[in-house]
Amino acid sequence: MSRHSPALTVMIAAARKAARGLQRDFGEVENLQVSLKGPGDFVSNADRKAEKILFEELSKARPGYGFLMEESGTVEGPDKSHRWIIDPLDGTTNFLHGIPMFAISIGLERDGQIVAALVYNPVTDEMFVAEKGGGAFLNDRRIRVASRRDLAQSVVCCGIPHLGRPGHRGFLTELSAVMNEVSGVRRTGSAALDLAYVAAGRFDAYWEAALSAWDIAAGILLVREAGGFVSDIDGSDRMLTTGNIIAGNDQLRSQLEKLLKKARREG
Ligand code: 2AM
Ligand code: CA
Repeated sequence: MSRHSPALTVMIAAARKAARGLQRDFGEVENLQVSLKGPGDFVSNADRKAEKILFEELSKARPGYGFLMEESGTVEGPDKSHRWIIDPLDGTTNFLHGIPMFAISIGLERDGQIVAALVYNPVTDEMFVAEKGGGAFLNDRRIRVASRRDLAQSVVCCGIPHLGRPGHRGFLTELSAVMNEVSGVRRTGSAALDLAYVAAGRFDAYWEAALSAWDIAAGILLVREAGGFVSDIDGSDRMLTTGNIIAGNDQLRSQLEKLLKKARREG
């Protein structure tokens, strides 16, 4: 058993409460698929309801902390050194399609550093948590990034720019470079779970561009506390601002960075 700090205990309780609604709503999605209106509105409602629960529970437990949330944006608190960074439903497209690959993501930032992280998939009941300096855990079992050092034996996850987003051509150049070097490429549609899976050693490495802070704030700490490395695609530490990210163990992260840089130069 891991021993959680009071902050993480609060995060777990809030996530479990919000997850109950998401689980109920996910069960309804299948019925709605065949209705005329479709599940679109229903899903954005599920998303907002989950965020409201997280906001209420975390505000109650830690009055004064600020918030950065996917749906409601920024809420300033009197305590300027603490902020929750929340995605109530990462993997919305999966949720909408009845694919059980989505998660609640909560990061706690203290003085600009993420100090506690939670990524929870309510369908599989997988709770990934980490605290700065305290290691990363999946359902109370310690997790570590994979130890493979060779890209040729690695399964690498990525994100694909969707309709209406820039970078389609650049992504294809990167994918083409990566798929020639690795054992397999995967794409799940939830950046938070991608990072959690890297932390758990399921994916050897991961890269994606144009994400938002709430997609990755918790996942970054999970990977680092699992012994992994995370950077921006240019190698810097500005992932939360640029939204570009590479993660993996030390070796694979840097090999992937080189590969992606070369693809960009030549593409
Ligand atoms: P979301 O499911 O919360 O929207 C998938 O590549 C990642 O991109 C997910 O973490 C997803 O988060 C994020 N993303 C942001 N905007 C998106 C959009 N309009 N459509 C699909 N994924 C989006
Ligand atoms: Ca998201």
